[in-house]
Amino acid sequence: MPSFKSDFPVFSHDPSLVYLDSASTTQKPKMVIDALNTFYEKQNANVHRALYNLGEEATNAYENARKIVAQFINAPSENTIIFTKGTTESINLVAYAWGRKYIQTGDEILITEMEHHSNLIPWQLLAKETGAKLKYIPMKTDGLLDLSHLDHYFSPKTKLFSMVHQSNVLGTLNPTEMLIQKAKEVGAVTVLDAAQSVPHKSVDFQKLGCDFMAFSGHKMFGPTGVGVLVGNMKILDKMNPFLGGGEMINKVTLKESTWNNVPYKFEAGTPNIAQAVGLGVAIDYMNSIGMDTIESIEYELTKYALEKMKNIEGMIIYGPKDRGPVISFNIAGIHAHDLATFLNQDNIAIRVGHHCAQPIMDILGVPSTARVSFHIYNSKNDIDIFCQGLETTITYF
Ligand code: 7TS
Repeated sequence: MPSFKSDFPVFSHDPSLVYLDSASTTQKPKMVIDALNTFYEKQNANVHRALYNLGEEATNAYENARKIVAQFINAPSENTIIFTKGTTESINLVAYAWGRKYIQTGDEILITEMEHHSNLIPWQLLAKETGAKLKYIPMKTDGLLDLSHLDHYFSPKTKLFSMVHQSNVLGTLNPTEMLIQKAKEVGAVTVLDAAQSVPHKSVDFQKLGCDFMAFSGHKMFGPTGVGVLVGNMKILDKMNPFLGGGEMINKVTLKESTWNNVPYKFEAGTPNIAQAVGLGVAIDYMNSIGMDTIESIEYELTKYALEKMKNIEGMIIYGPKDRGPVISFNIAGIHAHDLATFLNQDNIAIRVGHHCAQPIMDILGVPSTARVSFHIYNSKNDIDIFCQGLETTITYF
């Protein structure tokens, strides 16, 4: 299995670090860190307004990043790519700018019980404000969606359907295309939370067929503070603005104003320019490896970890057999927080808690889980060290 650890400076800075929390955020390759420095050293100016060379260079770098993103996910045009702060902001943008315009009392919003809070709270808020009903496709205790009564959930009242592509807690790979198709058949607008899929495999926006898709740069080797909403241009065009301010306007008078074209209508104020440029370079990095290679490395790591973890005394692993590179677990008799604290003494970084998906914890009947998640800088050796750390912790307790 190829090793990409040397591309990531954090591991030369701290060679003993075993980083198993990439579902939270990934480490950054040198290429991306260098691109941020280069931007600030050589290209920094505000975008879309300066008539001087530096401003044009910054604008070109920012707009080039938009093209790279569009190609990466096969968007129909770079104009459908809106830079946001991250997945959370992307989903809120739809809930505010589309939802507040189109959702009414009596309408239904459909999501699943498997959602990260950022694909749940915006819809709860919208439902409360508009008098719409929020419904959930259930999740079973095995970590799969319960698809047995879909016709009960999808109806002509369903105006919006939003779902997670790949679960951040259980790694579940959902039957996304089938569910999007179901939603379309009843005329619903569809949103996909792709925060945990775009960083790990090839994702084709047009093939998936959803109206909106959201993801975060920082989970795919990019900087924090930049994410993407890609959307259906016909819908984007008709939506209300999200935030008001500079750049999103066409003509402003003291009485009323008109809006700029998409995507600028949704990018009020000075955007995260360097971060967007950094995200473009992160995608260049992923492309240079190949998304299929990334997916197969992670598949092998996950399979290896599942096999090893299974043999540890008291181990309870949650979620289905086929999954993305995420494993949630508990060890009987040891609190997940104690596990993380003990592993940290050996410089092993894992996440514990409800993973911003409290309804999943309720379904599993636990207050929290421990979670390991992988990316291409991980190795089987990391997993061996982690499993050894678990054994030592168990012996202590
Ligand atoms: N959706 C999913 C599926 C996620 O995993 C996350 C973050 C988000 C949305 C929100 O992304 P953000 O970049 O806007 O914060 N997930 C996690 C996690 O699993 N651990 O920390 C953050």
